[in-house]
Amino acid sequence: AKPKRQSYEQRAEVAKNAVSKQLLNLMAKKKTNLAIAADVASTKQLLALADQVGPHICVFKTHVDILDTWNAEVQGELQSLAEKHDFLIFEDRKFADIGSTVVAQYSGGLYRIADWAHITNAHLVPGPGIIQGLKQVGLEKGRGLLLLAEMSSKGHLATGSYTQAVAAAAEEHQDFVAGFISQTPSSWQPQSSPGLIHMTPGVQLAKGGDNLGQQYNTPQSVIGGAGSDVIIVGRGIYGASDPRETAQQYQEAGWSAYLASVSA
Ligand code: 5BU
Repeated sequence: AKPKRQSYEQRAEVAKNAVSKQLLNLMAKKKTNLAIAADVASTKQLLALADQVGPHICVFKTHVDILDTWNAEVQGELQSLAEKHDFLIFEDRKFADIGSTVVAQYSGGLYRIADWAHITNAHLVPGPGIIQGLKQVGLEKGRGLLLLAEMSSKGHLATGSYTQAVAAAAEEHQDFVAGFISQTPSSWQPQSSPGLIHMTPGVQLAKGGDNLGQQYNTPQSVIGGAGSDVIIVGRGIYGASDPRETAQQYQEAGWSAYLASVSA
């Protein structure tokens, strides 16, 4: 039998990043480890989706550069929905430049991501300077960073010693690093610091993929088998005929897999 895992509440107690602590507590209270990938093109759809699925999610993941409209009013509306439904906002920006450039990209530009996204993420390809740059902007605002340890797409290059280096960098910067984007954390980081959260994209109710390299695993295999904490679901939910009801199904699937893993 697999070893029993610590509960989200137990892990919140030892989490060193403010967002990681907040998220672990929120997941336990709301009984959800579901994040939605809200990859819709119109801002109107985005806000409607956030209101519909809000009660079922812990994280609302955006790609702000997909949207047809973005301004201070839209930002405020999304923030109000996050408060209303008690979820965190994750801008999936995948920063990948030198420290000095990511400082400007994270804090400024048209999107001012650090002003509204509780969580963002980065590749470690440039080395640790990217963490230091993002931290310079985000730490004082109480933000958290996820490092991309592995990807969901066929043929991705984030494997082996690269993934190990990401794990080590996260351990070293736990004041700002909230966790990882991973696929099979139990295979490369069975002893990771319990305050670090693993989020996994490429999730649908049935295994499969799309015609551009995306690969899907099920909530059960991601949370139970691979040892992740949060399932990230996009087309499986916003592409369904009833996104609210479908979000509830994913919430139940993710939550029962979690319960089984902590009582195993
Ligand atoms: P899907 O519709 O469930 O396939 O959407 C997956 C989302 O997760 C989408 O927003 C991607 O940009 C995001 N993603 C991913 O699919 N795989 C990865 O490794 C990373 C992000 Br990192």
